[in-house]
Amino acid sequence: MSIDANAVVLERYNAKVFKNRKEHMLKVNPAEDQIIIANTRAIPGIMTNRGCCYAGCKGVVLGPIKDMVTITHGPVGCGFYSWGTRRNKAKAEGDTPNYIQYCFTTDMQEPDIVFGGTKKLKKAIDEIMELMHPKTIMIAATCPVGLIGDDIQAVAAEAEQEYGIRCVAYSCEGYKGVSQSAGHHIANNGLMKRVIGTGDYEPATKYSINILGEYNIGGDGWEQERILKKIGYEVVSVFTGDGEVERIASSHKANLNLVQCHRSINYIAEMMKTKYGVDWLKVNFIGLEGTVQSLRDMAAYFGDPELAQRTEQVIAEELAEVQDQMAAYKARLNGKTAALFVGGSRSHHYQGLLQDLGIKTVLAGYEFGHRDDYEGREIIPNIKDDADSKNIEHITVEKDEKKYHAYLTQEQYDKLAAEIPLEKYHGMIRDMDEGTYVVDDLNMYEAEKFMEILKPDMFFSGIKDKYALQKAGTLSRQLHSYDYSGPYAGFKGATQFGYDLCMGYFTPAWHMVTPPWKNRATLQGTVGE
Ligand code: CFN
Ligand code: HCA
Repeated sequence: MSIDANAVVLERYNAKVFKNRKEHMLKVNPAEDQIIIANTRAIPGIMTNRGCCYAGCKGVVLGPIKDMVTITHGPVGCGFYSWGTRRNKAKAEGDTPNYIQYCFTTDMQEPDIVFGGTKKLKKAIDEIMELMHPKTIMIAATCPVGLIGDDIQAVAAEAEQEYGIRCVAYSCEGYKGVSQSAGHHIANNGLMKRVIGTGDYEPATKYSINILGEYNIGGDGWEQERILKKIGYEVVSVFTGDGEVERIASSHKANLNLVQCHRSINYIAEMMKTKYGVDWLKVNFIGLEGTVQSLRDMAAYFGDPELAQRTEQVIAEELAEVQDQMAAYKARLNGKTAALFVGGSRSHHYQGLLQDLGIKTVLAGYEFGHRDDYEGREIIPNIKDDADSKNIEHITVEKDEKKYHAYLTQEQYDKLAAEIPLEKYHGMIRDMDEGTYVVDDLNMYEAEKFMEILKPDMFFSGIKDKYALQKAGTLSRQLHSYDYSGPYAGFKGATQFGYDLCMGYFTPAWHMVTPPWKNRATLQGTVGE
């Protein structure tokens, strides 16, 4: 019988930690309807890779919008350490300014904590207006702001009055929720309430779309736009990579929302469907197969034969351009194995691109994915939820919660399937092979241990564990920042990814590194005592 790596990893935990972590791990068995616990608080003291609510709101969703200024209201570290570390690219175009290379923070000090920070925040807005005169200012709160109770909403309302701008405050204090995920939700709600629906840009064609959950890391969004424009789509707005407030404000005028990252922005997709009737389609522009399928799904949605024909023509052209390169990379990488541990959707999306190159995923997990990201669910487009849009998370979290339509009995499903096109949203587990491993909120100890047991040829994760993995002799690539390379999306991005993997895997350096467990006794003990 094959070894159960989860059991070996769990062995070192004390009873309490064992019980907790056991529920966050599974070995894939397609014969079972497997469940996994996710989106729960990390164990104090364990080296989790997760970030905070502020990171999810300001860093992930709001940060990439280029024509607005986002002020971090809090001590300087939060602003400074979230400055330029996520590789969301943006460029100024025409009259649209680009403020993302700047870091704006109130740099709260002890007297502000004691006597309140609103005066300093107001002063920061005055300075920004004098120096930059943006049309929109966003305020993102960090931990102490919530603790001392600064009324940032009142400051924002006052600034709107005084300067005639849009000013929105987000109470996204880092300690809220259990990870970045709470921050995504807060940012989504703010954009929905204060930005979407306020613009008057009119799309020029009926093939008008928004790309939701595309943050233009390493230029991914630009590659997607290139392909979509070539087919004849009009991209009204992108949420939020290289994004513009003015376009996001008019996004409700588009005819279809594409959802690239499902985790960070599903709330907006659902809310726009309810409020403006804009349908949404889950896409995946990572990997050749994913890209081709997504383009075909889009053409099918619009149902125009001419568009479908143009889609096929572009697919054929693009594939012809990359096939030789992809074949060359595949010949070198075929049969290799990979572990993936990224925040939300990427651990799933990148498995397709790896497969294009013949690489098999043996371990995958999310930092902050919810149960639906792992287990999947069935979504029926065009049927209104019985849940209030605020509670969308509940629909996706409670798998056995029968009162939401997202979980139907087979009979209900069959009945509806006969009338309405059903879209299946596959969670990651269903797309993985039998005997592979899924681990939620993987920690540093577990990463090292799995590496020792499963010996993947490459490990994809982030800056926090990259160098520990690399020092242990395994190629480690950052799937957040792409190690400053990219784009990796679409057709051209796939070849860049293949190139980077070949370069990384075949570097002679690996023969010179000996993992410590090969020739040294490592420190043993029980974790959690
Ligand atoms: S760009 Fe996205 S794709 S938005 Fe999200 S869930 Fe983070 S910042 Mo890092 S790379 Fe990562 Fe995803 Fe969506 Fe990025 S996997 S952790 S919050 N993420
Ligand atoms: C975040 C941003 C991050 C961090 C990346 C990493 C990103 O979660 O706050 O840990 O390497 O993609 O920049 O996910």
